[in-house]
Amino acid sequence: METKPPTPRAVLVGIQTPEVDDVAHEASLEELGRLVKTLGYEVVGTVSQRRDGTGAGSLLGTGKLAELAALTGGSGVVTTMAPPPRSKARARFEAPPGALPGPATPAATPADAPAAEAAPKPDFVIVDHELSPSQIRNLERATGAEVLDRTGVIVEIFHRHAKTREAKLQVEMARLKYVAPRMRESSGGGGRQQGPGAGESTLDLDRRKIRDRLAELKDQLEAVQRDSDNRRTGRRDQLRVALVGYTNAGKSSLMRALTGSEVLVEDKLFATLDTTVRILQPETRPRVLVSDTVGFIKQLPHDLVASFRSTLTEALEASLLLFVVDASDPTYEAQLEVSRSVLREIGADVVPSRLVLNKMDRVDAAGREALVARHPDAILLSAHAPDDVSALRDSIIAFFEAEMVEDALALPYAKQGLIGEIYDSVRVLSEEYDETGRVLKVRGLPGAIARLQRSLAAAGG
Ligand SMILES: Nc1nc2c(ncn2[C@@H]2O[C@H](COP(=O)(O)OP(=O)(O)OP(=O)(O)O)[C@@H](O)[C@H]2O)c(=O)[nH]1
Ligand SMILES: [Mg+2]
Repeated sequence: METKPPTPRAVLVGIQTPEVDDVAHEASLEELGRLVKTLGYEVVGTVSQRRDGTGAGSLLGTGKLAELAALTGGSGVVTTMAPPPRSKARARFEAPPGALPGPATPAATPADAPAAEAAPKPDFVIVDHELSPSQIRNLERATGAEVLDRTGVIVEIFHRHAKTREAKLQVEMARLKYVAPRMRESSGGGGRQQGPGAGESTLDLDRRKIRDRLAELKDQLEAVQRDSDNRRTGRRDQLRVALVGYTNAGKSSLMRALTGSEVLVEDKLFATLDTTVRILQPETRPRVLVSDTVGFIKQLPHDLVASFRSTLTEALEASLLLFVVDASDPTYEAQLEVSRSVLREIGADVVPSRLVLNKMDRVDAAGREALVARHPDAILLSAHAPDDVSALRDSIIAFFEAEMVEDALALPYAKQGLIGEIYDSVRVLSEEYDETGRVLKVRGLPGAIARLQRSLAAAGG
């Protein structure tokens, strides 16, 4: 796949504000690099700038801007006269779904050509910070490259990876909302306040198109969501555990190990964009459902958080959240905090949770000791170690056992049809027969027992 079109080349720009220390700054840039690679671009350089604030129109100081422009082959000067290389946001909006936002003019040199003389100029400048539309425009003028910010990269990854209809609709909405204001600023030949002219009316037209499309998407999404709500209602009161956490923490790896399913595992950010639900193996009675969910990342665009809300309803309705963390990552604490705050934002912070420190095979003895001291209640494991996974399974089962209660259900002969549902939702401890029917002693979640009692009472009689 990488051999046909030349791999787009990107330069990363890090902005270090005073409250960010060097380790966090480095980690953030490294993460941005991984995001950019996930997008299929090659990172060919990095420019870092210390800055008090990022309000300035040009973002970078003159020296840094010149350094960056030398890499990209731009002028290094933000002239109001020079038009930006092209209306990127508009092209993005008009691009068919899944189209690669490649370079305006594909580099003529194949990727494997001798690098010395003819190394193609980078096509993208990717800034590790949220940029205003005018900051993007100014940087594009000075560098001659297409400029994307962190949000733009994340939105683009989601756009390409979304697979189910629901995820596609949600991502298209988020993407339009991201693109719309940027399109306003970069279309119409450059200036922001050029006065009412011919450009204005195409702009209005585009805005209306976007509004209409958003309304259309909203309707479609609601229909799809009604379906999945119905599906979920069918799973209510079941024993459900959801794997949540930062992207690349190992959620899908644990999902595979716990359920024997073939969900996608990749050393990529945002490998998983859709929730999957599978049965914990070996199967228990009642059985436990495990959900794998989309990962979180810092500075997650707001509209994407909103789109997670629906995907993560699975998590919200779980009885137990397993908070998966890559404990071998030096910035795991910050990742944990990001995950917590997203879950707070969608209202899932009330669900009971256990911290799972994963990838312990990469942590040395001293590191392990420090982690145990810091998180005494955490489960330490490696998703690749079968014994660890089976211990995790025991913890999950123990959690549900502690929530369960015992009760009796009277099943009249007239309602024997409910027996299948009973066996699916609770564990039957004993059965006795009398003249009216069966009396079952059962053990299960209070909600499940209450539901069964309601249907036994309702079925007439
Ligand atoms: N060494 C080691 N690597 C692991 C472990 N668990 C997962 N990995 C690796 O970490 C990478 C990411 O794993 P995934 O399971 O895809 O992570 P995820 O949390 O589902 O990631 P997203 O779907 O992108 O949010 C893969 O390369 C895994 O093989 C572990 O316990 N030890
Ligand atoms: Mg995954």
